[in-house]
Amino acid sequence: YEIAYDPPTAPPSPHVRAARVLAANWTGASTVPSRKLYPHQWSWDSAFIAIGLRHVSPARAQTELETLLAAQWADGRVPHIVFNPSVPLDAYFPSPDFWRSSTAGRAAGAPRTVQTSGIVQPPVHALAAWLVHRADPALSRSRGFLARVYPKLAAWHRYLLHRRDLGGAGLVSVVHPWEQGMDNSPCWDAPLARITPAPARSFRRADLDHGAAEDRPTDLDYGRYVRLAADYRDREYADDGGEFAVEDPAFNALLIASEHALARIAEELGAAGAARRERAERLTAALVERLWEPAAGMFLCRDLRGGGPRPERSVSGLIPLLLPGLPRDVAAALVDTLRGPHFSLGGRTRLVPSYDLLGEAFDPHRYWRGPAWFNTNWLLERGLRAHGETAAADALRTAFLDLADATGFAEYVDPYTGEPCGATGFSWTAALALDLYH
Ligand code: 9WN
Repeated sequence: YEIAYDPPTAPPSPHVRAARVLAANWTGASTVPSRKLYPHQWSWDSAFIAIGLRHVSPARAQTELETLLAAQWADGRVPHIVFNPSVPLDAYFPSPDFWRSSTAGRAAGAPRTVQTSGIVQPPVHALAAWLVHRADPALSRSRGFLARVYPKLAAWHRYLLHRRDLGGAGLVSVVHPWEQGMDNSPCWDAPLARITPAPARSFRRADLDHGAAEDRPTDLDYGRYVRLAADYRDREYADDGGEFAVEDPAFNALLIASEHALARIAEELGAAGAARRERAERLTAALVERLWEPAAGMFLCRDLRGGGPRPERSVSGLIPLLLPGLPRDVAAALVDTLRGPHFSLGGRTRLVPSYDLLGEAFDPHRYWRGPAWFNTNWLLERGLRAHGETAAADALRTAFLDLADATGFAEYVDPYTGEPCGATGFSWTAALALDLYH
């Protein structure tokens, strides 16, 4: 006879739903940001993913970072994409045959065994490695995790500090909008306007197969992205001589946070961390000196080719709040700006937008021109907490968790309505939700 016993199952908790997103996007050695839109491994995504994954599987979180670092170039750069060879070439543009890392990247020491892009993304990795270690120090020690990643992370920072100090003031420059990670931010409009776009017929955008055109960058943006990337490739990925060079607050702040993490990693390994800590402090001073704009109450980008600071207010200019070593008055002004009319924390928005609510270019749906993103909100939540703004951090955390789960872990959301945009089941949204649940 049949046993008619079907135990009632509780609906999965938000924590379980987030963990399932990461399980579904795991490919065996790393996690894709999104199965359809981004079917390879991305650099800063993997760092955020590892930060969340450490709560579910510290071993997988370690592997995530190790897989990325295995694709590091001999000159120290960590590529922004590591391509999965089993994914068809036309699934994502630009594909490996565009970047040609194993030939065009030979002089810069691209790996032979794996295909990668030739640009970079924000250096969140040492911070991620330290947090992953802390989640299970015994496992980390038994696998020699930090001992293996430390020299690679040190070489990565060396590359940025030596090859990318294009302005000569100690700060790192990005040479492509994709490097900074906020692809079509209005901050790039002026520096990009000087770039002759590649003809639209010379490439095919795969992103429009999966994303709504009105939520994505325009064809004109893409023409310029393609031109800049092709020129960089044709220079064999040499860092001088490009037409686009920008010092960005978030990129540099993340490097500083990672340099502090590297100091702790060095000490954990029995080496000295003091020199790294001093360097992080020097970089913080350079960041304030070069990019702080008291009249705006926030940091601004500096366009090295077009002569100076850009006036656009991007969330990037608030992310240095992450740094505990920020001068007190600067941190206080950043918190005021977050609460003020341009970003409206705790006011009219549900999450902090990627761009100035009052800016002419603001668009609540178009990618990095207004929508709220979960990684930047996570960074701001950490920053508020680090500066003792506990109530604001708690409120932001609650809003983050509510929206992440309610939208099926969307890639980004309308900052006013919370309406999901872009992909759902997006890895860093799920990962950073997991981190905030803990
Ligand atoms: C180009 C993967 C990446 C993120 C970026 C985000 C988007 C790629 C794209 O997706 O960029 O690198 O094709 O639009 O802007 O921050 O790392 O999630």
